[in-house]
Amino acid sequence: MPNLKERLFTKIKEWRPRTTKLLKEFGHVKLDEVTIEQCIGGMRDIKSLVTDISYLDPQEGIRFRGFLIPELLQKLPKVPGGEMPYVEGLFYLLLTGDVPTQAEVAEIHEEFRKRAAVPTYIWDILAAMPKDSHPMTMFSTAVLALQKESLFAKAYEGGLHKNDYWDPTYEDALNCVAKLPAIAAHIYRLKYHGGKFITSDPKLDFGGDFAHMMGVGKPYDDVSRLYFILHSDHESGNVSAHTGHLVASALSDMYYALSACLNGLAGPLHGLANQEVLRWIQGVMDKMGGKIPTEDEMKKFVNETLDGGQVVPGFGHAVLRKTDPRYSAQREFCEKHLPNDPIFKYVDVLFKVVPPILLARGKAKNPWPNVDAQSGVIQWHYGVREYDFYTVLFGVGRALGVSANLVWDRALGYALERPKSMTTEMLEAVAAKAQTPAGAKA
Ligand code: HAX
Repeated sequence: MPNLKERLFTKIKEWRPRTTKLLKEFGHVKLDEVTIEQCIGGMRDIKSLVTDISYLDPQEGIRFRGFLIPELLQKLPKVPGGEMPYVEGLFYLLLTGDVPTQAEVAEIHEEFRKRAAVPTYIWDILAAMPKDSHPMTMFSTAVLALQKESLFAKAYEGGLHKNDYWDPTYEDALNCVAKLPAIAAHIYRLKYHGGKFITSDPKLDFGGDFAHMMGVGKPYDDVSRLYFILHSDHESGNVSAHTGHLVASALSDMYYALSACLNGLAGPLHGLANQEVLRWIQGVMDKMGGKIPTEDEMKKFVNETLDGGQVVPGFGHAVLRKTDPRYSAQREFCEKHLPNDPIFKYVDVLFKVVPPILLARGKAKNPWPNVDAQSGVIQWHYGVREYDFYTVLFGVGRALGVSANLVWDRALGYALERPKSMTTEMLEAVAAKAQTPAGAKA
C-alpha cells in the first residue's frame, strides 16, 4: 500500500490540472466587486482566497472537507475507550480529503511519533524567557526558533523545482505539528507547575499524550481531542490562517508561517478571546462574591462593558450569522459532563442575555456566541485555570489546519499575495464620481 505521502502526491497530481485550467482559461471571469466599505473595513467578504480544506457558511458554520462538526465527530475513527475521534484522523482528512481507516490513523500516529522529539535548545530558549512572558509569546517563539530545522528552507537553498515545493513543506508540516503538544505542555508546566515536566508517552495518541504531559487526568484527553479538532480550521480568511498563508506566500517556510499565524491568533478579537471570556467572567464573579448572577444582574455587567467602549468577548463573528457550531459542540459536552459547573452557569446566563442586548444596540452584525464563549469553561472545570494559557490550546489546533493548507498552497503553486492599496484621496475621488451617497435620497 502506498504511504501517506505517496497518496497525497497522487491527489496533488489529480488536482493540479483543475487549478491550472481555472487560471489559464477562466482567469478573467469576475468573482466579486469591492466597495469602499470593504476596502476600509477589513476586506469583509471579498472572495480572494482559495482553499479546499474547509468552508465557512454564515448560516450552517464550518465544514471540514465537506463535513459539518456533528458529522465529522461521528465519521472519524474514535480512540478506544474515549468519546472523541483521533486528532491524527482529522489531520489525515484535512490533508487528503479522505476519512481515514484505523490503519491510516495508525500511520499518522507513527509519523508523529518519529518526529515528536523537541530539540533541547527549545527548552533552553523557553527557560531563558522572562517569567511573565505570555504563553502565546513563548509558543510562537518556540515555533520560530525551530525554523533552523526547516527542510523546505534547506532544499530551497539547494535549488528546488517549483513542482517539488510541496514535498519538504509536507515534511516541515509533520515535523512541526508532531512537536506542538510537547511544546505546549512544556510551557504550561514551566510557567505554572514549577518546571515539573512530564515526559511524553509515545503509545498515546496526539490528544491523549498532550493531556498526559499536561498532568491532567481523564477525560481531559477527550477534551483535548475535541478542542484541537474544533479549532483546527475556519477556512482561509480569518486572521491566523490568513497570516500563515500570507507569510508562506513569500516562500517563508512552515515555521516562519506558523509562528506568524500564532501571533495573529494572540489578538483579543481572535483567539485570545477565549482567555478574555474567562477574565471577564472572573471579574463578574469577584463582584458577585461567587454567586450566580440573575439575568438582570448579568445585563447590568454586559451593559457596563459596552458602555465602556469594550467588546463582550465570545460574542459576534466576522462571517457567522448564527450560533457558532463549535460553541454548540462544546456546550453539548458541558451539558453532558459538567452541567452544574458554576462557570458553565455563568456562560448559560450570558447566552440568554447578550444576544438581545447586542441586537438592541444595533451594531453587531452577529449577536450570537462564538467558539471562545464556551471553551474556557471546560478547561477551568478540569483544573486548567490559568486562562492566559487557553490560546495556546487554540494554537495547537489551528496549526493542524494551517499546516495542511500550506502543503496544498505549495502543491498548487498559489501565488505571492500582493493586494493593491489606495490612498484616502483616491477613495474620495471614486466617491465623488458615485451618484448618490448611501442613505441619501436618489
Ligand atoms: N461586543 C461589542 N461590540 C461588538 C461585538 C461584541 N461582541 N461584536 C461586534 N461588535 C461591534 C463591533 O465592534 C463593531 O463596532 P464599531 O462599528 O464601533 O467598530 C460593530 O459591532 C460591527 O461589527 P461586526 O461587523 O458585527 O463584527 P466584525 O466583523 O467587525 O468583528 C469580531 C467580528 C469577532 C471581531 C467582533 O464580533 C468582536 O469583537 N467580538 C468579540 C471578540 C471575540 O469574541 N472574538 C473572537 C471571534 C471568534 C474568533 O475568531 N475566535 O478566534
